Order: sequence, then C-alpha cells, then structure tokens
Amino acid sequence: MATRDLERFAIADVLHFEQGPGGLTKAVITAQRGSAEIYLHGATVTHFQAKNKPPTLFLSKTSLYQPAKPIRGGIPVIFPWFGPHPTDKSIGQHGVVRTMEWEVSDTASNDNGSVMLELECRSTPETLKVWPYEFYIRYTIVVGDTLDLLFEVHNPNTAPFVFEEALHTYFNVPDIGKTEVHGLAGTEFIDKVDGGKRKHQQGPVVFTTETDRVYVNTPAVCTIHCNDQKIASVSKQNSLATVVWNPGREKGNALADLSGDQWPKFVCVETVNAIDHKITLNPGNQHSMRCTIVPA
Ligand code: TA6
Repeated sequence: MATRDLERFAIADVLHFEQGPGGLTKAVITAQRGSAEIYLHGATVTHFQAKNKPPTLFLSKTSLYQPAKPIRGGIPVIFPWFGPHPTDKSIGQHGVVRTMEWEVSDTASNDNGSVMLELECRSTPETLKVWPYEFYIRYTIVVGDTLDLLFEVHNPNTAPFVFEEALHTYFNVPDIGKTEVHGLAGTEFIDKVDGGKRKHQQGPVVFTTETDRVYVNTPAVCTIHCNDQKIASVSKQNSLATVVWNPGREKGNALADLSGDQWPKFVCVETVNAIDHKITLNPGNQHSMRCTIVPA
C-alpha cells in the first residue's frame, strides 16, 4: 500500500505509519492506554504494551523482515491451513496470509482511550494456485488496556470451503522452565512431538522439553504464569482449539530466525480452529474468531 494512500488513515499523536526493517511498513500506535506496532506484512502485531505494564509479546531479535518470510514473533496470522498444506507437502506450512501485504481499511480513536486498526486481505492469482478459493478477510485490532483481535473470514465463492485459522501468539516469559499455562487441565491434546498421539492434560502445562500440542475442545480462558506470577490471560470466542508451543533448545536454536538461545524467552498460546475444528464456510457467509489478550 503506497505511503500517500496510508496517510489518510493516520491519527494525529496516536497512529502513524513508518518503515521498519527491510523497508516493511508498520502502523505505530501510541494510545492513552496502550501501544502497539503492526506490520502490514502478514498483518503481524509485533508489539503490544498496556500502560504501566511490560511488553506482552515476544519478537525474535533475529527475525527476518523479508517479503517471502513470516516475521518470527508477535502474532503471525495463519489461514487457510494450519501446519502442512492439506495435499501438497512441498508448499510451505501455515497458509498464505502471514506473508501477504495487507491493506488498511479503517482506523479510529475510541472514547475509552483505545485505538482501532482494521486490515483486509483478499485472494490473489498466487494464492489461488495453492488454495483454489477466493477469500476475503477483515482483521480488526483494538489496542488499549487489552489487545482485542477480531478475525473475520468471508466466502465470496459459489461453493463452500473448508479452512483452518490461527492467531499464533508469542508471549514474553522470563523463563520457559518456570512457565505454566493454566486453563487446559482435563482436556484432550494431540502431541505433535509424540507422533500425534492423543493424550489428556493433567494440571497446568509445564515445559521441560520441546512442546508442540493442539488442545481440542478448548473454548475456555488460558492464563500464563511464570515464577508463580500471572503474566497474561487469553480469552476467545468461536475458537475451539488452543495450540501451545515452545521449540526447546535444539529446535529453537536450529531456526535461523530464532537462534541465539532466545527459545526460553517465550511461549506460544494460540487461538485456533484446526484439525478437529476445521471450519466449513458456506458461500456468502462469514466466520468470526475473536481473541482478547489481557496483561496481568
Ligand atoms: O503452532 C506450533 C507450530 O505449528 C509448530 O509445529 C512449529 O512449527 C511452529 O508452529 C512454528 O512454525 P513456523 O512455520 O512459523 O516455523
């Protein structure tokens, strides 16, 4: 989106656009109650900090900022498939929209001191080659005491389509070894580091090694704790899967855009519809998934 087209969405003293690393455009929000940065590349929120609180989101120091690569950290957006491509493993994982250039469609400064940025993204000839449906997505980000994310998928085709979606949120934690995720006790999960076996969670999720799990039937609030202190909560609507991920030392350091022993500094707790909870969307309909992140 050309800079001159973006200027009409700027809000004096509250929201402006600037170029970040790699020349990628980002929205910089300094609302009364919180600040944020959002790249149009992938609609990736890379920073959120409520007033008088520490930054909530982890962003890798070695992230790439290149048009073909997702940003490592913050909240990459995943659609229309989660994990490997449904039929062709040679196509990259986690869909197409996390590396697309999104358009700004609206901005607003709200009476309660929060600021709204609305982004949109449509299928292109390139996306149709790897996923044969037209789509339209509107993503509304509200920055205040909390970070509120509304992800709306529309089906403009004449046939239904089936999709997966995720807000792949990386949370800052002081030490993954002392981190716990509460809110999933008693639920079933697919253990991706143990051949996809289905297991049951007992107590909070703790991290002693690589952890990559898809919790199914989990609409409830999750809270992240470290050193017995609450860090943040994640509540959601119309999301039935929760993914919890930390790559551990070996895999973390093997990822060039995460290397340098950064792996103990984050946990992903992701708002998802995938695997058991794929969404079938009829022509002309829309599906909305919402996530609200509340720093402690
Ligand atoms: O959400 C967890 C996960 O699917 C893991 O399996 C891991 O691969 C991670 O996402 C990161 O994927 P990425 O493609 O961003 O390297």
